[in-house]
Amino acid sequence: MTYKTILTERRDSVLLIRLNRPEALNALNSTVAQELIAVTAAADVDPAIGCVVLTGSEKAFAAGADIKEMQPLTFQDVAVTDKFSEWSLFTNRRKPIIAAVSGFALGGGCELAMMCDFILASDTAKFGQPEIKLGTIPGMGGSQRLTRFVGKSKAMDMVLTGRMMDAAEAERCGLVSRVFPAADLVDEAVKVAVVVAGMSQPVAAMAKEAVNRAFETTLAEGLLVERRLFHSTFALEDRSEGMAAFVARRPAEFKNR
Ligand code: CO8
Repeated sequence: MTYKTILTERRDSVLLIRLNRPEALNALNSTVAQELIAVTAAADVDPAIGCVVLTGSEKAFAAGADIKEMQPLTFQDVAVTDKFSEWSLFTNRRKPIIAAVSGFALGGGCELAMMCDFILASDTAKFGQPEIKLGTIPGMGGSQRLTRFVGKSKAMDMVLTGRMMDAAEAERCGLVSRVFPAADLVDEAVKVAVVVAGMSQPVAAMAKEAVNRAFETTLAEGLLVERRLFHSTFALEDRSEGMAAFVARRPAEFKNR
């Protein structure tokens, strides 16, 4: 399938998706949303893909929702269509998705990175929720996910001032998991994704589901969900193989079943 706003590339068992609207610093218009939703839906059902990496350019992961597309919209336009609700399709994907962020990740760009399962950043990355400067507020999860990532004080600081944080600050406060030199980011992200893709796919999906429940529910409920998912892994051949391989001191060969 050919896309207008993204480029895709297979590297081993990893699907690398690059946002590709250089003229708009990868601003997220409705075509980008449709294409990201479609390409990740296809990846979810492709057994040859074990993990997805989502990246942008060196200058911009994404500079936000497309302001030029949004500018003429009225309250009726955004409310009647429940604008941006379609992103829940992206966040419901079963396959792990890693964001590899270089340059600007602002507004919807920061929110898209946070919709992924974890964020790897380059030392040039800049994160921000500058919507307040446009007379609006985050609309794709920024006020909720950023607060869960970095806590109330820093999230409030970011959302109320619209300032950017650099990669070092983002790593310090837990928004990103690791930082790499900009020139190495994509290769390093793919290496991380290859590690993830080498795990049992159904087990990786359960691990993702378990961690994500921590953002949705109480500790007691989350612990119950985790335990039930843990029990479920005992129905898989891959769980038998993983433990048998450990005991036999050999690498595990997962069959994704
Ligand atoms: N949307 C559309 N076009 C953009 C965007 C954007 N978010 N960001 C940059 N561009 C375009 C510029 O207009 C410019 O195009 P042109 O040359 O045709 O004028 C081109 O990209 C290059 O940008 P700059 O010349 O501005 O590049 P600089 O290097 O000078 O500056 C910045 C880079 C600092 C990133 C600057 O472009 C900028 O501030 N961009 C906007 C960042 C922003 O405010 N993002 C938040 C957008 S709102 C949002 O994401 C969620 C809103 C939720 C609303 C909910 C409604 C229901």
